[in-house]
Amino acid sequence: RQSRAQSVAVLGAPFSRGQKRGGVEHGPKVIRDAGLIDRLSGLDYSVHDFGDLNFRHLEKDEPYMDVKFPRNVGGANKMLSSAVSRAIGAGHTLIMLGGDHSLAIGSVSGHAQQCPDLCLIWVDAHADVNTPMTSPSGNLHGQPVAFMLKELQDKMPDIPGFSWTKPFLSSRDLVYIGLRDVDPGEHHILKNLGIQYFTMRDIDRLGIQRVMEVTFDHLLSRKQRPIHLSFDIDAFDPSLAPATGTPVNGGLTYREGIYITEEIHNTGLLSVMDLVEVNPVLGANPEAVEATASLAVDVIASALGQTREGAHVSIVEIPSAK
Ligand code: HAR
Ligand code: MN
Ligand code: MN
Ligand code: MN
Repeated sequence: RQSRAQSVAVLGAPFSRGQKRGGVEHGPKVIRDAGLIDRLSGLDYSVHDFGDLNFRHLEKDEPYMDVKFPRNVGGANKMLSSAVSRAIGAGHTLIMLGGDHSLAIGSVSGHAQQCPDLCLIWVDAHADVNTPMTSPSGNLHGQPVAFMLKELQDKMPDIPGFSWTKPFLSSRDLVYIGLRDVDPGEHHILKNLGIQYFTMRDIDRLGIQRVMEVTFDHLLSRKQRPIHLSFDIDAFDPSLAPATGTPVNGGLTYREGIYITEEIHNTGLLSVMDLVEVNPVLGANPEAVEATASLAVDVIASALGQTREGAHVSIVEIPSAK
């Protein structure tokens, strides 16, 4: 276990143009309202809340091929990318609160500017690796990984809004966990590029402990390097995380999700974590929204070292009774 980072920065990205449903731009607010900052301050970090980015809305943004809101998504991610790069350059561990998952384009690319050797763990029901040509929806939150992968460079058209970024990640530096809704084009890409992935079926077969062991063996056995964790709340079962745009039955249990983040914390290598796709407008009632937001706080706190076993950082000896 490496030494713990001294400071954690929290950055909100209230953005929803990577998909069609309104409400996911309120994710940062409901996750903060669920007590995120207090929970992180209770761990031994200095917490810097950077507030929310202020994205400019572009009125004129025609689809490109079938891709929706390309200039809005491209512009927001450009802004996010520089903010993430600055925070990492200043020495913080960063928590990025979405917003929809198209934001990973900016988050991971900004991280990679500072840490070119990073590896990426993508926890999600979906693979989010459609190209504009394979996407069944045209929604960019189903495509962020395709913008990152060097191996897909010649499959990606020049999309308006994205001239600032180019692919920076090798397919061997990526592991998926939790998949259970993969489109045909995505399945072809996963197989063709030999990407390491664990579906819910693999978790059923191997158990989450073995899945994490193989994940770290795949990513870290040659060298220790910074981890980017991109956590889509829809990886969890919809019974636990109902307030999200594209829920899929048969997801992670609470214990599997927390085990993933505990193990990532234990590497000492977590550098950036995205927590995305919490949509308070889609909860059936206030309880459903609170449950989803509070789960988001739990999984972030766990990634930053909150343990189920407890800890005694500030207790040196048991107080004497006499
Ligand atoms: N695969 C589908 C598409 O490309 C849906 C994926 C989007 N859903 C998400 N992303 N929440 O993880 O449109
Ligand atoms: Mn600081
Ligand atoms: Mn996703
Ligand atoms: Mn998803």
